[in-house]
Amino acid sequence: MLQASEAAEWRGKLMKSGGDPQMTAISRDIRGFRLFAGLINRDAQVAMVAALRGVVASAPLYQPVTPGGRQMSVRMTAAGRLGWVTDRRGYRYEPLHPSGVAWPAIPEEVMAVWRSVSGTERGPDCCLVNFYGADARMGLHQDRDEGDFSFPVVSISLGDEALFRMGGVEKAEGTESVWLKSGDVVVMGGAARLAFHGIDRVRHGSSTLLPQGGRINLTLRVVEGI
Ligand SMILES: O=C(O)CCC(=O)C(=O)O
Repeated sequence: MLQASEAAEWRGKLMKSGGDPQMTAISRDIRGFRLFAGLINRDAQVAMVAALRGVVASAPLYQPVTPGGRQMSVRMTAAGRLGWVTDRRGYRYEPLHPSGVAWPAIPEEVMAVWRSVSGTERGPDCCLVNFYGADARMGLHQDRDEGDFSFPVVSISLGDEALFRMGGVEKAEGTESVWLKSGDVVVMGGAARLAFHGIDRVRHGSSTLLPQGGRINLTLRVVEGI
């Protein structure tokens, strides 16, 4: 577990305010989804992108297909002990990138966000990395390939703004949308852990974080129970 002084140091590095110990003060609840707007400051975003370049260098982005054979519009890779994959054989977690290499470790900059907002001492097994180009989107879905839903999924947005749609645990429930910006963090836990969510569109070029534009989303997941 992080010592209090260590945790405060990380919060200081991450947060716009320079380290507000009451992080709930800057978060808001939308249908059980907890949004920490602007949690990660620009310097920390730049450091995170640099670390992610290292991840992509050893586990390159690829364009996966769904079990039904449809090519996803996002490009994907992962870090951690396990990576989420999809292909004609189904949705699942695998210990190796499709090329056969082990997934790289989750960067410390990313782990610091998990420790700040997840509310658990258990570390994530997977950091799924999604890259959204101008036309990429992600349909409404639930994250339910993990073995234990008592841990939250923590989502980090970097780069271009994206319209994030949030629903309930039943698809028929209504939805609500919010534009996620670079540095925003969403925690999907409790009632929202199995809620439907997706990305309708990205405002290409709305952020200067990535020189060519685009959006990176990271989702940190506990795959197996303790
Ligand atoms: O890109 C996002 O903000 C959401 C990503 C997502 O829903 C997922 O990876 O399951």
